Amino acid sequence: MKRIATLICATTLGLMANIATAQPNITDLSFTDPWIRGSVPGQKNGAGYLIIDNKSGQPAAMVSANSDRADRIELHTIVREDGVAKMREVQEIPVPANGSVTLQPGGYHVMFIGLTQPFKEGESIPVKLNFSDGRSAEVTFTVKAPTYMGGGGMQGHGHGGHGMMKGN
Ligand SMILES: [Cu+2]
Repeated sequence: MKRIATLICATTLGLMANIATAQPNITDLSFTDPWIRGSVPGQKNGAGYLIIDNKSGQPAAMVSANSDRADRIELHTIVREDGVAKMREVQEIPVPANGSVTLQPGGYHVMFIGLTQPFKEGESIPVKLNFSDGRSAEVTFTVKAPTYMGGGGMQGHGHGGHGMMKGN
């Protein structure tokens, strides 16, 4: 009997170790300079940008996002076809282990489709970003002017800590 108990215990420990490996802490991810371009009159869609840093040794991937300010959100990139830049939906935006990904004009972005109301400069927009391992983070985006093009070169890329993180 004693031997069986030991076996079960070892199995349980093994399972726990697996779970710990599969679920890196949400605090391994940080979100810098989240912003959305302000809407011009009549605009139906909008785009959001930010830098996602991954301090863990395991790759991460953003797979979806939610906000009550749009009918739905898609993840987009921009590809060149015959010299024309076109938006293309992607299934995920990868964040390399011990690395970062920058969503910026001309590249990856969070696409708000069917705005429920226009984005006005200065507004704060909470957006839930969801990752492939089930984690999600609530990040507050700041609406910039319709002409704004980004943080200007990304030098210094300080960690402002705008994002509120929520484990899942
Ligand atoms: Cu787009």
